Amino acid sequence: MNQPQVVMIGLGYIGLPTATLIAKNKTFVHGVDINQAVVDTVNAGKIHIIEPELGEAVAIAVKEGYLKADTKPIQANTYLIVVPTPFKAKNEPDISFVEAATKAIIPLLKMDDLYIIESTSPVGTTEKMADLIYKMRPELKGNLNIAYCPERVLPGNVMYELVHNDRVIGGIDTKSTKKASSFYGQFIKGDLHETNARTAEMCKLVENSSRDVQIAFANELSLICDKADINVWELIKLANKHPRVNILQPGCGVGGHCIAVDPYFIVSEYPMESKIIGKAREINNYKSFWCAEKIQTAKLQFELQHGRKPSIAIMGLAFKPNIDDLRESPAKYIAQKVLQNANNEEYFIVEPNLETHKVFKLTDYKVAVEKADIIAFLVAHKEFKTIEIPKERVVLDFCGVINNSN
Ligand code: SAJ
Repeated sequence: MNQPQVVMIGLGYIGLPTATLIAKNKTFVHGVDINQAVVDTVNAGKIHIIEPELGEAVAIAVKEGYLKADTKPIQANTYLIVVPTPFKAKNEPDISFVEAATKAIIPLLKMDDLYIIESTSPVGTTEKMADLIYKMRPELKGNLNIAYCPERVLPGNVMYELVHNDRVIGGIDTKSTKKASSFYGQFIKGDLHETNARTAEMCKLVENSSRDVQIAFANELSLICDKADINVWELIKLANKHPRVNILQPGCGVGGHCIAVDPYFIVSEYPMESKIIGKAREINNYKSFWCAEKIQTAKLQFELQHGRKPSIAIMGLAFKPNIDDLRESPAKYIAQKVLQNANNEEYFIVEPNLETHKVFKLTDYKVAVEKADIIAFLVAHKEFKTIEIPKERVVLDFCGVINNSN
């Protein structure tokens, strides 16, 4: 059997593509996941997530023998920790998966090995893990290379961005930084920026918080414009003609497992200082609540005007356009809220990127638009952009499908 050079702990949305990329470079990767079904799927050369080009890459890596999955780690030279860091009650980050993964490899570590965390982590996590490792293996103190290197890929474009994006690499000391940097240099074409572990950890949190704050600004404008009777998309387009202004797009809130989560890693540790970051989270969450309220008001107005209950189309459930991922999706939250307030109206729930859903009964988007009295666009899926809306429909366009001429 070929000796693995890399152990990848966590074969999810980032771990599996990264393991595949390393394997493509003819480096033996031993992928580890606690989920036996994931291990079996990968060993069969298949994938358990949807990501363009990943399926083919995994099939080749497994067939050529460079990628193998298991539920337990084995000895290697480099260990990558790419496990989830969810958050607990009160929006506090939970690093227990990183800790468990680290504990699993501590007995395997030897002199000069490289240990890298890629999981989004609160500032200080890498140093904490270094302390844990050296507490259990004091004889290795100073002789391991321990670093943090966040991933920055956009779901849907992972295979390209993994190779071409710049990376920020921070070790607990210079030797670790250099060693981690030369590891990534083998398969990454983007620039590698070296720093320390704490800065690299904060960098990841700041990137996503920055986007959250900017989207909150756009969402705040959408609330103001709704009251001021101004088309917010036209307004943003015009303001962006200024050479130094670049406002993002409003929507029905911010979702996904990154931008809607990572800012809390800063807020929970620095609550007094992170005023804008915390407020942005509130604004983006409020935007979803506001959309649900708008649908409720439109329903009541329709009933008053027409003397009958309206039928309602909820257009889109995914957390962003043209994907099937519903994690932390504001559109899903709005659909749930609207259905909780249902009072014998007919509802058509639409998500063109899903065949079925275990909770929602899905309707084809063309049928929904044809039949509904009120059409609420929550996600700007490409299918919706060319749709003909029959006359006399009440249209609530929360994501600029109709009102954005871009
Ligand atoms: N959104 C808006 N308006 C916009 C842009 C996005 O409302 O103008 C919404 C989307 O609809 C979605 C949410 O924001 O609900 C997040 O979508 P996204 O496309 O901005 O980002 P993600 O969550 O798919 O991926 C982000 C990326 N981070 C940044 O762009 C700073 C990605 O590069 C990170 O690797 C990823 O988070 C991650 O894993 O952290």
